[in-house]
Amino acid sequence: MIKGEIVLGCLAPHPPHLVYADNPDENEPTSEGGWEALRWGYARLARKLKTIEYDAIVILTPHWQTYIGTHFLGCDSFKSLSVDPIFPNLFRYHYNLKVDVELSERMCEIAGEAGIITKMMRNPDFRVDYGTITSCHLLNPDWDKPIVTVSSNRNRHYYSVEVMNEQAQALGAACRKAIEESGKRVVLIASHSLSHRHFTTEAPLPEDMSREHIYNHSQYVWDMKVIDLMREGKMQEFIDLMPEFTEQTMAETEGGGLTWMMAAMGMPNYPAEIYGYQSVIGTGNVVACWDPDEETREMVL
Ligand code: 2X7
Ligand code: FE2
Repeated sequence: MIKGEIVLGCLAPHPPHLVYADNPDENEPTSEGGWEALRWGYARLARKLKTIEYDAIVILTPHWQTYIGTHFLGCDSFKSLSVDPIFPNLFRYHYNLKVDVELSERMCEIAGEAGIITKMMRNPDFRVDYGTITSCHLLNPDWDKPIVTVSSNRNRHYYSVEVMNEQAQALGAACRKAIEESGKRVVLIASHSLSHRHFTTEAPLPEDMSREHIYNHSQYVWDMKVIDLMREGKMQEFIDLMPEFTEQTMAETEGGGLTWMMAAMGMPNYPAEIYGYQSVIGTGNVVACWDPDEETREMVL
């Protein structure tokens, strides 16, 4: 049997603002646009994805939070209306997605064998979180590939960022093993922002770009520091800095997405492709990807 592989890893932030700004048919609210640096970057990465052959997307999102173990989507499909709890004015998205249950079950089993507490989500009425929907919509608006969502265990809150970082690496190694055994070609997504202090009030017109800026300068400096590490292919150094970065900027890396993805990809030491950086309601967001194939890896920005 052919060994499966991870064909791309994407860091894909999920502010619902980006879907709102795009005006897709699936989302009820409509807008006059906004956050183009991120949306145009996403559109370029989505075009690259179309040129890659793959069987499934596996995404880890910090908005499916589980307190006992790590959970995996476990029904063939999920269909519902996803309403963002904080921004119902921006995001009321009708989704209908397919799941690669076979791959999901294998990741769940192998993670379990490695000593990680796991569970399959078998409730067909479960409402898929907006992190999954936003990142998947922006990377693959055709929704023509099955997905697997992996939950974010809250060990950062029970314990520390250090514990999260260790656990997410163990989970990444288990997911990689399952992918290799499956024979499938898989795209990974870490769905989250970088720095994550945000304003607590919204502009009267949310897409008024004259009001958008990073929350403070130190958040910006940290974001640039870690983006430089991505460009330089120093992901081990970034993962080692994760506790400091995450605590000082309240970063959404706390959910484990990037650590998990980097561990699954063997801690890349080659440059990431950078597609765009912009703030959304004060948070710092980068669209980036790691392409293991030297032939197709590009210098984007
Ligand atoms: O979940 C989010 C986010 N990560 C960043 C910005 C705004 C809203 O929601
Ligand atoms: Fe978020």
